[in-house]
Amino acid sequence: MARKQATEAPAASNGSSKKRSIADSDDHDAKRPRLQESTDKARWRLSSEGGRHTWHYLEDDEAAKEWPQSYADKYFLGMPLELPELPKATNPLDAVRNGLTFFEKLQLPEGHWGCEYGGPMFLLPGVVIARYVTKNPVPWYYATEIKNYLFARANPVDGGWGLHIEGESTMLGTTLNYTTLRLVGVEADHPVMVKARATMHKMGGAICAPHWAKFWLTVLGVMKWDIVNPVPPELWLLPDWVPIAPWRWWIHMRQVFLPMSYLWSKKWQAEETDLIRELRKELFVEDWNKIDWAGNRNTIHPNDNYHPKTAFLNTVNWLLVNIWNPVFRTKYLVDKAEAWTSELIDMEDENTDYSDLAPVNAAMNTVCCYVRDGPGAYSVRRHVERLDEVLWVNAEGMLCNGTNGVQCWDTAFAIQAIMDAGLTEDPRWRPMLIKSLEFLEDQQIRENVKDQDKCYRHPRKGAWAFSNKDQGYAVSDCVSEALKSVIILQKTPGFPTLIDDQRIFDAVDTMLTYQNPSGACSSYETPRAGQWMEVLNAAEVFGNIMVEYEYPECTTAVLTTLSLFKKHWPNHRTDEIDSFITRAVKWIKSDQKPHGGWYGNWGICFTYASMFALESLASVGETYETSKYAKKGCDFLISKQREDGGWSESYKACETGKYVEHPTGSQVVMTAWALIGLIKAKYPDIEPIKKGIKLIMDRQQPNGEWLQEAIEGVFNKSCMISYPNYKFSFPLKALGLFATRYPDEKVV
Ligand code: LAN
Repeated sequence: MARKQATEAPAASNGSSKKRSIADSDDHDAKRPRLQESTDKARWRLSSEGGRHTWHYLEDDEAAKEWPQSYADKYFLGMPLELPELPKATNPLDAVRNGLTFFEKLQLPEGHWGCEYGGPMFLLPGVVIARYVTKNPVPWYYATEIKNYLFARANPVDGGWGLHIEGESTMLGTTLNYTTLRLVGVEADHPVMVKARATMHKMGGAICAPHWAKFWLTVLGVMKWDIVNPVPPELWLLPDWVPIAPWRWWIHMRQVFLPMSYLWSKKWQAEETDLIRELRKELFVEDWNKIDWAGNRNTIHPNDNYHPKTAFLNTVNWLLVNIWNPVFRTKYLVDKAEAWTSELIDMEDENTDYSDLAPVNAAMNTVCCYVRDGPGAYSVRRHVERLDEVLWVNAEGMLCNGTNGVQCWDTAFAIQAIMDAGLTEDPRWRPMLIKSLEFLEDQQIRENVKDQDKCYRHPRKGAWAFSNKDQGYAVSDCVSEALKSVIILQKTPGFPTLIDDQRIFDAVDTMLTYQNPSGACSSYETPRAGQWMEVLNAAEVFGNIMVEYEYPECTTAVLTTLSLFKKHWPNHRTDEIDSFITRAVKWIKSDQKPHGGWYGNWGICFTYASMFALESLASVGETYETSKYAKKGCDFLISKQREDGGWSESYKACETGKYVEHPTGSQVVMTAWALIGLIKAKYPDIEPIKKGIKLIMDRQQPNGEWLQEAIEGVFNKSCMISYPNYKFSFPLKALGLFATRYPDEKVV
């Protein structure tokens, strides 16, 4: 299904799936997309080339006929699949088989699984604003579906938008998504806009928006730079030994700070258009010409103020604005700082072929390249092209994914679910598994990045990224889960060895770089500074963003994969692996909360992390009967089981640090997480486990699927993100573990 990319020269649009030509007109308001009620869902196709996902709208009938819609396309678009009913599962293993029969249909031809990866409501605005200010208007079919998605996701009561799809309205969500709708062509007098505007005004207007919204609206020319708290690129000139030097920050923070600081330093703003002038009237309560920009730098609505700025940061900002900028910020310093940030931006772009770490910095880097290299530059064209890879179409419309996909991560879990059900040797699933293995083989990262130390990157040779190797950022648990799956398959009779020992050792060597002195693992790097750095957290809307933290999820993934590796290769770095495992288990124990659960950082919340922690303990033989930690963890989970046998935790738990029930009741994914923890820990009473398994089986649809329920994932404590494939991989895993552990047990 490969579709040619218009990289070298902008291809002329032939009305089919090919990329549109890149507009470069001064009059870009006139080129605002023609909005339609809706697109024809039957014309959308997802293409995947080397794990790069792009959605194509086939306006041409011939092209549509030549490239038929797949099951996966239809499923993602919410179209009927018309699949036959499967024989009703009467035991957990049959339920696994039915689930796999359905899930197999969603496997993409390259062997991996895709899905929408939405939730955060601040990503799409970045992409749309970046395209607008660089004069690359979105085509009408994107515009139409962006409008439909945002309309569908407006808060049903007040018409605003939140930080994420389940959250209450915030100024970040409302100002940015309102602006996005205007940029894609929705008129200000549309009832949805009137309602959103009323809420925005009631909340104080755009001057109450947090830093990131103020930044984007200023780049767009709707605000003035004086309202944006300082983002000085000079920080990048600090010597590496300085404790607050940006290379020590969590990678997402520093990669966002980087282009932000470049644009802040340039005080760059988009060319003024009629639409921008209109937005200046619409977004504010006050008369735009009379706004005290500098006086409102710190004005923020309470709904956005999850992490209020510290008194220390407010003082630093005051000093920067009133003393540093006017007195010490010389031209020499500015030029030097801009040159170095520009070079770091280039390194990030080159290392990822312009995909960049995530959509936030991808959109910002696009604008930086436009400012620096000019409209027709390759850097801008390639960025705009790659930005398409974060856009996704679902039943509601078009959204922006949190990353350029979930390819490697979800593929690893799919394989493990089949393994846990004892079905890897069943020829029925071999074609699906072989394709998955081939995909993981193709996606292994073979080299460290060029000039790794200069751009402060962590080693990545032998690793896997969360999404694909183009993005190419190794994450401790993504390497581990992928490697675990590769080992499982390659050690199963009948499977080829696509990844030789040396490449497996490369992965292990990289994994071993991830342990912190405490014994725990973090995400992309080992921590380069302490939690005290949060005093500089300027984003307001997120918690724990400034540095790497220690995660039971990541620690478990590395630890359990090393244990598996050791069984097959007992002589490779044996002492280091043994010591890694001992120290990791010790840390897992130390991270247990007094109630017995573990706090989850990437999934909601105690249920997610407790599953991992119990798995860690079980991997070294510590189970309910033998370990007080495992017992306490199980007792915690059991205490949260609901009457119907399920578990149901709300995202509020991530925000508050306390277990909170989800108002919609038991969730299939969470029930599976709890059951996996209990089964791994050999919880002695089978009755509660059976009750949970029955709930999962009862929720399975006649065609083998499970339906989407509440949101599953989280980052930075406050922002939720969807993992739609979890409703397949984890119920399958729970059912499979149950079936292999209790083969004779009847559930229904
Ligand atoms: C992700 C997605 C995957 C996730 C797991 C692998 C599940 C986790 O175990 C480790 C951390 C990681 C890789 C992760 C980190 C933060 C990400 C990239 C995200 C949650 C997806 C989106 C998010 C990113 C930070 C969004 C952009 C927002 C900013 C604050 C810059």
